[in-house]
Amino acid sequence: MILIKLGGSIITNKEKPLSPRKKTIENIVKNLKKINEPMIIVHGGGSYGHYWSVKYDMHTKPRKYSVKGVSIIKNSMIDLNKIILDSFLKNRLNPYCLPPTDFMTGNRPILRKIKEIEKIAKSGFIPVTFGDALWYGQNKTYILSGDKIMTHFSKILKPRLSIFALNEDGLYANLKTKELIYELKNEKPTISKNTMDVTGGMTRKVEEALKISKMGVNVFFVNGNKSERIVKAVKNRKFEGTLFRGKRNG
Ligand code: IP8
Repeated sequence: MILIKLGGSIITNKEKPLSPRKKTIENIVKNLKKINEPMIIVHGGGSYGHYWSVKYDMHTKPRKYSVKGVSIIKNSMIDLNKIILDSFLKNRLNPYCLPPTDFMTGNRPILRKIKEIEKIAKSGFIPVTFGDALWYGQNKTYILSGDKIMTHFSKILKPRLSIFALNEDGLYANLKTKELIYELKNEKPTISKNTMDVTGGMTRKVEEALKISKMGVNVFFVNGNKSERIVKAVKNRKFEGTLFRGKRNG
């Protein structure tokens, strides 16, 4: 079982509101077809969910946000999700759409539901879920990042590996020279701030990747524009990207 997160900046053009990168999505899906292993897909919000979240000032902290804003954000995530699902079907993959309301209560994952998702994946479907605006309780709502979903799923399902497909080759030791870090050893890298991402962009991704690797699961950051690298990571071929090697605490 493997988990794959398709980052919002790879499946959409973050510079332009509501603009899917259909060719890139298509290429990724074609490569996913080469993976003969149960997998679960999580995707981000990109210029859909994040665009509206910024507009309605909605964040990950549970609060009383604009009701209209929450509806619009949720609607936009359905639109983006539909584009991904359509691409899967067109390429003869069988997606099983799972909005996070299906396995979250407030901000807590529902163990029984998530274990069921593994069974769905093992029966030939590809469960597809996404970051979303969610009901928290007591009239509060919040944004659940797809990166957080990766951590919840990793903890409960202990996948063979968790992959984050990004719009970059991985983590860079030096942003100017784009010198790639092939394996991140314990240290926490410094990351430049990203203003359009309400869930924390690369900083959040690294935080979640470190948490997942501490559960003993290998985490890969790969460039989703070169989606054959996702397949290489899965098949243990020459790997290009950043590895967070899975190890237990200590
Ligand atoms: O892009 C956030 O998901 P992420 C989704 O995985 C929304 O952080 C609604 C902004």
